[in-house]
Amino acid sequence: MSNFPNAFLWGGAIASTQAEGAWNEGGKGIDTQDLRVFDVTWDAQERRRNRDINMTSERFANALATNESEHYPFRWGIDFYHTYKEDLALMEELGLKVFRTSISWARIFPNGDDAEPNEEGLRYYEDLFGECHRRGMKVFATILHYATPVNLVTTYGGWKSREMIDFYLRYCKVLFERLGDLVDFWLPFNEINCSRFNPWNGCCLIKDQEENYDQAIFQCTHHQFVANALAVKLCHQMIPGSMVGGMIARFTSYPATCDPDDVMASILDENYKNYFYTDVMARGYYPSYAKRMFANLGVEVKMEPGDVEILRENTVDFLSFSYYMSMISTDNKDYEVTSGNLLSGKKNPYLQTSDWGWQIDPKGLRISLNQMYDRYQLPLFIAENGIGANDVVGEDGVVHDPYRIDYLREHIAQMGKAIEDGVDLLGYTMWGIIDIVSCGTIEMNKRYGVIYVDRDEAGHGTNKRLKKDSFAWYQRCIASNGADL
Ligand code: BGP
Repeated sequence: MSNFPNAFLWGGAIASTQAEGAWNEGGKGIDTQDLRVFDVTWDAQERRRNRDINMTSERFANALATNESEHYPFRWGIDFYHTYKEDLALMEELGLKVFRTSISWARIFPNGDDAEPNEEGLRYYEDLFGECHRRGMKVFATILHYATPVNLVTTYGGWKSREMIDFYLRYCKVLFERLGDLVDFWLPFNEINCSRFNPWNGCCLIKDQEENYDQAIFQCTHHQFVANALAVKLCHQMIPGSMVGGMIARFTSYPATCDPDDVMASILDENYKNYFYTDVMARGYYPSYAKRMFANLGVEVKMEPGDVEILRENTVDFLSFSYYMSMISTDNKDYEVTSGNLLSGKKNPYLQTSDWGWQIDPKGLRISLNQMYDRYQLPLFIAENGIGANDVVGEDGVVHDPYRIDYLREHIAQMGKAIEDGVDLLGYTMWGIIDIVSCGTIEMNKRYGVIYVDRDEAGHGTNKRLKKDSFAWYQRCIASNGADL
């Protein structure tokens, strides 16, 4: 018996920058993700440290000075730019109803400020999204998934500059004109709260160049809030009836104990890491609790006349989020620290962790869905969920990934319960439906897919695709509309 509505959109997600490769082909300009460096010799600790360093002036200069790609995995991804037709055939075989990916800004405007868009880039996405529809899949398109044309950073200062809003809206306008008939769900920014936890990915900030890092982060975030709202407005004007969403990385946080101090710590974590961002995008104004957050950080966001009205009058049609794990809140220093998406946190003694230390909490997904739906009464969409693991091809030539089947089964079961709780859930795009380069630690060996890609961490391999055991499991789940788990 399925808890899912007949129209439920079972899907899979990737991001251009983690999959396409072809970093300097098809007229594409260099973008900020092409500059992120990785070294196969780094051990687990060094890889996590590399994630936390973000970008430095030295790394920025070194990356710009080279065309080599072995140390720059986002330059090769899984060569999806050339293999997308075969890959989408596998996704059709899975029975996907929706495919989420991002558009590479630097494929459309190689320098971000070009007088004219790059026709080859537009044609690629027309072909890609057209292929999705030919294979029975709707399209969930992320307009900016961290990859910003580098020229916008070097010439204008990136999202610190108010001019970025206009460059971004020119980019949106071209997309709405050329791809408006092919996209079913628009998402202006991937995880707009990421700027706080990974300021290079989120808003192209280089820490050693910033006097006041927190001030820069929240000024960039304000510009993105305004850009988000104006993108909602423009999309509704150009494509009547269009669905434009907001997205955060959901850092669901529980009080470590029933001690009121822990409960208050959890309220502040939830507000400052999650709700601040969805409040602005879905309610249309800065929440009053932001005053304390800004005071604590010494931040003073500069708004232009009209910004308040722009935010208030252009809120999103749906909210989406990535969900991988949950955290706990306490000031008690005795708790062990473990890793997580974009940030580390204190370990919940009731939960297991993945090989990368992320706390596996399927019930936290039901909790998050109830919390978000109760707060906003807007349709929700799970834009990312999955488990990164070091999958290997067995002696029998098959990838046996029971841990992924267990993870997906438990999270999907909790989604079903949330729908029974009354949550209006539109769809679920399982993250990394096909193995891609992981984002935080830039590791090809951190695999999420139900489809394996034969490529190692230096980009070597046959690039062949192989169905894992989880492929058939997810196929049955979709065919039964979530009944056969
Ligand atoms: C999210 C990003 C995705 C994806 C995911 C998993 O923050 O939106 O791009 O990468 O994290 O993280 P990772 O790839 O680091 O395992």
